[in-house]
Amino acid sequence: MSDAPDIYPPSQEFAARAHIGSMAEYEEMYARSVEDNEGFWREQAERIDWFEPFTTVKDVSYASDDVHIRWYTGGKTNACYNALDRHVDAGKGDKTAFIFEPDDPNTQEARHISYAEALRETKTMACVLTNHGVKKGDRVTIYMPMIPEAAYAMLACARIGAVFSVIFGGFSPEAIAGRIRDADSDFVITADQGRRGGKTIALKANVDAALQKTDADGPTVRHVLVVKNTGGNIQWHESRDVWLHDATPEAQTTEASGGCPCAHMDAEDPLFILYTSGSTGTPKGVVHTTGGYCVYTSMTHEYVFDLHEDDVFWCTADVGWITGHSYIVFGPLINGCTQVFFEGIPTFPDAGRFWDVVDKHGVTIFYTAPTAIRALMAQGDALVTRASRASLRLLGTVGEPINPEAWRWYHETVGDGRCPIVDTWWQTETGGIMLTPLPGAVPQKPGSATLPFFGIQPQVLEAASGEVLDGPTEGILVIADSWPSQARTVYGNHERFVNTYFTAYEGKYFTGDGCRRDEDGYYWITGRVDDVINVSGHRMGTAEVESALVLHEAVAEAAVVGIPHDIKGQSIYAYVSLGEGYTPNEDLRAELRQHVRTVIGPIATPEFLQFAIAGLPKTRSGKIMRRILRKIATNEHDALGDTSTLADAEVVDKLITGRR
Ligand code: 6R9
Repeated sequence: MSDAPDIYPPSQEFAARAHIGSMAEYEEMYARSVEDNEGFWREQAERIDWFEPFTTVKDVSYASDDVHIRWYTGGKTNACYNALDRHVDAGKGDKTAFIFEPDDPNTQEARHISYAEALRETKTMACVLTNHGVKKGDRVTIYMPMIPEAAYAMLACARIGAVFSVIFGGFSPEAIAGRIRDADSDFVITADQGRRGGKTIALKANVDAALQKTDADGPTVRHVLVVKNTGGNIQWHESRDVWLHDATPEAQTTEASGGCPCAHMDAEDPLFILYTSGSTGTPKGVVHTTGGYCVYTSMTHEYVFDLHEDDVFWCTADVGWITGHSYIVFGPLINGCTQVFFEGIPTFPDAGRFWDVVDKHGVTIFYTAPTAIRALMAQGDALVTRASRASLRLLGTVGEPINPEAWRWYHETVGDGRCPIVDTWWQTETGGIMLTPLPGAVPQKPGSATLPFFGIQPQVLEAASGEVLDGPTEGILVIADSWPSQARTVYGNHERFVNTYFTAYEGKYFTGDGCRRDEDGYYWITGRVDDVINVSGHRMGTAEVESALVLHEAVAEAAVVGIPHDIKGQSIYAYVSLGEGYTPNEDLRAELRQHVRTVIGPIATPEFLQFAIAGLPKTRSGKIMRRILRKIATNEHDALGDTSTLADAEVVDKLITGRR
């Protein structure tokens, strides 16, 4: 595609209807958002309903000895109220909130769920929670398949002021137990089983196994609320487990007598905790609060996706990730939009599923991950072109850099050259989209997340000195000032929050990403600069995988690196040295890979596992030299770089000969 353009301006047709329809309009509004930051965010706060007005717009310090981030202090609101009640109160109860598209289209029916029905179900669940003693501020763990009850569970918690912690349904019992302990959570919401790609997922059994672990130090979880989904066989613990359908009649009585109204939450009351991987230690429980999160997710959802009343939005993420929190549950519902809620996977019954569903439900805006695009691109165009896709008008991506080839395929083949693409860069910690083209205004370049959203002040720093670089350049991406949906802390460990994000470069939010800025001021994310691997858009800390490996009795030491992968973006390459008495063989290799799967979950499974017979390459001071391990893994032995600090050069030769 050598004659393919490098830049794709919005079509006149798209721009004419867009909320922000020209570069001049974007630039003017952006300038205002930075120059009068507080005034700008004061106005934007009006997009949600407040029970009581706030007194201060912004109270933020990034100084490493006093990091605090507060927005809209004094204001009282409720995220569930904004997502559901207010639409029903305004007479929009009949509008479809969710079009539930089930895993298997041949045996299950799609279902339209109105705002009124979503509110009813959410209220019921909220009353079940209060009837079982859940109170404002309590932490509720949610481990659910992609069924609407997952959203109701999050909204029910928000309604009564409980802090929810959603754990992706692909995580293992070990991972669930760790998160339950860390959040000190005594209530779990799950389903009997989930469905994905024609297979069943043993959710309740995983919760049971997790609770065996947490119970080992004395029981902590009082109740497990179970949604009947597949009707499959599960074990039942009489005193602990509660079926949602059994608890519903009592909850409806509670509700009829005025129970479970929306709690008046302070703007800065926590809304949820979401665990995410970092370069060191166990996953961090990132805390998001109420007011600013609602304002920012709904605003970005409206502008970035150029949302109109008649749109059918579809974000293919799972609610277990931040993308699902912000762009399935809160942003879209606060905006009162209709969206597809998808239980399945892109390749079942076949790799044309996405496009079939687009036609089936008339999807206008489609938001997915580069890894999915690459996987489907590899299956050929026929599966795309058998669907008309005529309803589509805007496409989006998130989760990792998109390679220009995949971008162009998405644009030409999926979007028939008609739909702008919003490549949105953001993070669990940012709560909402930070860098993105506004589709009616900003010309797109394949592979670039382009320009900052309103109120966002990115900077590129020289890595070593921290000097702010101007003009076209490359370095570390930081954000110079706060925005309303920024994470406020790490649950139970503010010091870790400060150390992770605010000490690398004093006075700036450190993103962990590297980036390039071109002559038009466009940002190009180059990937993580820390020890975080991005596998299919999912963040994995190398340290996490290493700790899982060394839990195995045969493993003495482990080092993990990310290597490029055509479809997944990156995959995991693990080096393992064995303890006394263990010999490397294929069975052990398979066992160790399976072991990581069991400890963390399938997404953490090493693609390659190499036995480091002579040990791992270390500096004289004992640090593992990952830089060298990365080069060996990618077969670049000629470019190992400076090896003078190696304690034992022979180790490297042995690794090169033993490469997988
Ligand atoms: C929303 C989400 C965050 C990390 C981030 C970066 C990578 C996300 C990207 C992107 C290039 C994009 N990332 N979007 N890289 N272009 N459009 O994915 O959150 O799971 O916390 O991951 O993902 O490296 O730092 P999260």
